[in-house]
Amino acid sequence: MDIRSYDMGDIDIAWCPGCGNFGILKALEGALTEMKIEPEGLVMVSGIGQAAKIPHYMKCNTFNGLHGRALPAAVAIKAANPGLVVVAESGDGDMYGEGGNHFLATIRRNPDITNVVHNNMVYGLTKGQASPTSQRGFVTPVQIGGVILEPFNPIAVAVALDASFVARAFIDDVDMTKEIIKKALSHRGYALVDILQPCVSFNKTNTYKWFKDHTYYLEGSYNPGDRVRAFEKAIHSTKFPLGVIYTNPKKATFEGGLNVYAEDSTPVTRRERNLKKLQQFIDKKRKP
Ligand SMILES: Cc1ncc(C[n+]2csc(CCOP(=O)(O)OP(=O)(O)O)c2C)c(N)n1
Ligand code: SF4
Ligand SMILES: [Mg+2]
Repeated sequence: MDIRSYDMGDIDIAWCPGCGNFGILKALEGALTEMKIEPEGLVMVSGIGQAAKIPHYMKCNTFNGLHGRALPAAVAIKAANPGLVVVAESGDGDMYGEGGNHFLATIRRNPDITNVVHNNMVYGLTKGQASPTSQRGFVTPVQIGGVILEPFNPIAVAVALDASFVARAFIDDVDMTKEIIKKALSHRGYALVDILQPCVSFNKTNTYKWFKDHTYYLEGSYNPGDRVRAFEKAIHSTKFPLGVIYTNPKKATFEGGLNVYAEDSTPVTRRERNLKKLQQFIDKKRKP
């Protein structure tokens, strides 16, 4: 299997030249290819936005949900067919703003899915309004005096909720981003990969240079199993740490705890439908 397995051929890609989304697509496809994950066994789930277009550019199973609604669909797909590799992927606005409550609920449920977030600190698709991760003072056509709120910190929130895998990457380094995505895909349980991604058209503040000046790689001796240390790293205010920040591999998965798999591990999508039994169940419910 090679990287062309995901190739859609000669299609138009509606991202601006220089956008960090291209690097993320390359890193993701590279990770999937090196891990020999076949397109038939993969489902890419997204919401709405520039980042959320990523499944459109990959030859695999896809589900494009409403704005902010990628995660519940991804959790349901994994629960219905646990043998699939499920990746929920969207932007910072989609995942942390419109989909914010699903972000919290999904971390608590711990389904075995990978959640990739393209964090450009802006609403790119709708041309440059502030997103939850926009930095204080960021000026936009709507926030003309600059953003007055502190940015949402997805890494700190994920560690606080004991998410089972929390990582951050910067797409200037495609190879390192690929390696981090591979670790997330190998992890059993919910895995967050927040990728810092410049939007070259609508965010002239958080540029490639700005991210370079405001990031650093975690040292080799760093232990991602230490939750308190991970939280300290997450709330570091001047520079963002890159790498695997926190892991808790001991957490049980959501689908693993479902009653429906207690005695039979056959995915519910593969089971024979017992219509007679279903009718009996409906009739019983209808009885006064
Ligand atoms: C319910 C709803 N509200 C608002 C919108 C408009 N809208 C579409 S994309 C978007 C923001 C996307 O931002 P982000 O998720 O950061 O993705 P990016 O375009 O930056 O990659 C908004 C507000 C919508 N489509 N649906
Ligand atoms: S608007 Fe920004 S995020 Fe969207 S494709 Fe262009 S550079 Fe990328
Ligand atoms: Mg965005």
